[in-house]
Amino acid sequence: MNSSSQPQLTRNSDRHRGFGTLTEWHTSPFGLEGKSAEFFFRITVYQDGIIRVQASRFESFESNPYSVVGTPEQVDFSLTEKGGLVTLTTPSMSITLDLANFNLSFFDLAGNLLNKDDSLGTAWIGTEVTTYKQVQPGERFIGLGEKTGPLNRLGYAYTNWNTDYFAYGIGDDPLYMSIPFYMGIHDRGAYGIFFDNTHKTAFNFGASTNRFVYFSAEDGDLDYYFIHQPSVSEIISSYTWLTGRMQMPPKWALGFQQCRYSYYPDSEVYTVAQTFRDKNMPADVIYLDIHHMEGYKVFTFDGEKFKDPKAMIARLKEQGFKVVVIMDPGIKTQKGYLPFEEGLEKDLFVKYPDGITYEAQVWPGWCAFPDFTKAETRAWWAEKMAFYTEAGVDGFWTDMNEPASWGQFTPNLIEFDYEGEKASHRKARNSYGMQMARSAQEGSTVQNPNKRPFVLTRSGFAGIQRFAAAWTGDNVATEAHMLAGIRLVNSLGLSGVPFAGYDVGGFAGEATKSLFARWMSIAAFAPFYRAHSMINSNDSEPWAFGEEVEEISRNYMKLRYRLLPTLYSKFYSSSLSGLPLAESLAVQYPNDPKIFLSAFQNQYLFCDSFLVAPVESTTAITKVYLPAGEWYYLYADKIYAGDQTIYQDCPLNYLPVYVKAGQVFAMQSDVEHSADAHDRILRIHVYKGSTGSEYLHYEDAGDGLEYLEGGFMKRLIRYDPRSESLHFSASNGNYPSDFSSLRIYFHGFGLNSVLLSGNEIRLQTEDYGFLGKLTEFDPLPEQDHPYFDIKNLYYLEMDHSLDAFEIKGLK
Ligand code: NBV
Repeated sequence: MNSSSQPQLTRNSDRHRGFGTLTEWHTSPFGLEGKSAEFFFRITVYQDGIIRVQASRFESFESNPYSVVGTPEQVDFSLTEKGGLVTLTTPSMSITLDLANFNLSFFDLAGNLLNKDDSLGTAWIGTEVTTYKQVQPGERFIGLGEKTGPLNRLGYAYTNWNTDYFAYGIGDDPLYMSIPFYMGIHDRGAYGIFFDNTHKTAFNFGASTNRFVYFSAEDGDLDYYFIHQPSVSEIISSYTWLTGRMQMPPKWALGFQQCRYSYYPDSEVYTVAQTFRDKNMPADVIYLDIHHMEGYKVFTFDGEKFKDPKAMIARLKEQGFKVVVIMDPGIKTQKGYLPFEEGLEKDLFVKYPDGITYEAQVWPGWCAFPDFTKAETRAWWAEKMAFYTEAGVDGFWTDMNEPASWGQFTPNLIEFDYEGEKASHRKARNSYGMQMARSAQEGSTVQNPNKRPFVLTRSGFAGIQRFAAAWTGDNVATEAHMLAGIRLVNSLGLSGVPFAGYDVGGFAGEATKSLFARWMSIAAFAPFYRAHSMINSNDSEPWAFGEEVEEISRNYMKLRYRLLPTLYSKFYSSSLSGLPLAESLAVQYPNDPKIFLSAFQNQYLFCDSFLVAPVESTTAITKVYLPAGEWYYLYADKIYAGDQTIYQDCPLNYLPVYVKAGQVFAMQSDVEHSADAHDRILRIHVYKGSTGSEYLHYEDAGDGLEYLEGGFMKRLIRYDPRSESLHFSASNGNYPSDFSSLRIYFHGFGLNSVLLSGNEIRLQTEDYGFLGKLTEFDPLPEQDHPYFDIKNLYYLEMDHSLDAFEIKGLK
């Protein structure tokens, strides 16, 4: 360390200290580095399109050991110096460094300015480091993970500090999970910034100032990755190349999941499971919340409430249910309680700096906290999880892992191992939840090496998508919360976490009948589909709100299950690309100002094909903005030109959903759960459009790891309007398809025959309903529910050939 360049700490050091003039700089194999009188910097060309910028008060730079998994690649770049500016040019962008003040500007290859530091640049106030940036004309900001507020974050500020926040308000911040990654979008292009610092950070997009936007951290280095790609989706892909991608989940995790704080005893669990089957409502998962434990002690079952958990789970499995259990980190500090004794003996708990075990109160009373930032602790926890897997548990739910404790104010001095580096709570808090989720995933794999893990987490940090699905914590049963949850999930999708959802029906409070019905309908189009509610609240299962809500819920649950072939395929694609499954319109229409308007900002594309326009349950007619292109009203095939606002009736039994023209998706017949037998007919739906699309169809065993070694079946299905054809590539992989025939539905074409291998084939026709007709419960005529079906929808039925083939004549 160069001690002469240490900052002079005087009383005045609590003032802004700019980086200052560079006194030294030189090129390195990866970029350039140098220093000013007080500070050090390093610029690394990390990958094509990704530049890492580091600045520190110290000569050696700090790195977060947890978030970035993409290793630097050798990228050719050139450097020139002219007039006090150093320009670094890479194959996809260039940056200039002002030697007078360490100000950076980022340009695309055509020389368009993408992003530029404010003249205040990078600076410190004490240990707090900040980078100030200019706002480009017309610039909007999106992302930042689990953050409330509007899609466009301009004018708002946020803090990253993982927080247990029961019944949060729809504008409140911070919540449970921190992802310091955002994107800036303006007329000249888009970029992403990932600020990889786990301390409490602030992102200010112009709240209380009109001069700049900034991001700052209480301590640690300035360490950010600047990502530039030609499109928002490629920026997200680069960000997830850096921080990793979701692993392919087991198929059952895509089904409907029923939770409750808490179902007990075992007879209640049976009743709930049986009711799904009796009522013909498809479902895959039942949760055991904290009352499954004895005195809330993790790795125990309450022997009174659950006399034989193994037998219970086996019986549920026979009905096609998986069981997910909650795991809270707090370990009761009780003599004789093995996990506590072992943790102490093996030195696995978080401690005060003097070595005394840190204790705080949670459900079990006074608890010690496993130090998940230590590999030994993660491995030990993973081993302990045998307690659950031996009983047949299939999935794990990590709650309270911010970590939460009564008082909600953890003292900062407590110490974490941090992979041997040692760190205080200030640096470790935001990483804790993610390391617990990591340990849970590891445990699932250690215990069941041949099964895919399913972990659901409340807390996390950038990269959490590698370990777990996320849900948005303790939401409230209000219309506004329902819509806010959609924005949270869409924002998580923009920030690398595709597998996300919210508590359907609202965790806290009581949902009205209509709210529950609407929430069930919208969430059928959420990546993670789970209903949950708080202790001491009314029954909240989909049959608990009367016949009408039950039928509407059933309709959308069934639609979800019929869409499983598409969902599963898109999960697979997302595991490779990192792209969202519920995709804010800002991804594909970033320069359309209308999509950011408060009336339309909740709209999103689900699985590429479905434009979902969420609306309160109390609204009977709503405005929907259809972006450029053409759109089909899902239920009736009515075609609308895009780039316009339409008025849409939205009775409770029909959520506004549109299919993008030119899209292709796949469906199956009704099933009771994801592994239930269907009729083996794969239904492909093609929508006429002026631009076509490619749908990657994917199948495998639904669980297990054979898919990593060829145990899959995949093929591209390409609709090309120019050649009026639908092309099926030869299928790939050695999983025999689950389907023996194909039924191809042609929407919007107006044809009654097609050409298959040169032969003209007459199509068949049926009246097709995406949803079932509701029973008329009330004899009064004005109570009528509308019913839509698509009259005379043409389709072709054929064997499921796995060879390449083409259907022509799609006029
Ligand atoms: O374990 C109980 C709940 C759980 O149901 C909920 O989903 C979590 O977000 N948990 C929080 C603890 C306390 C809630 C008041």
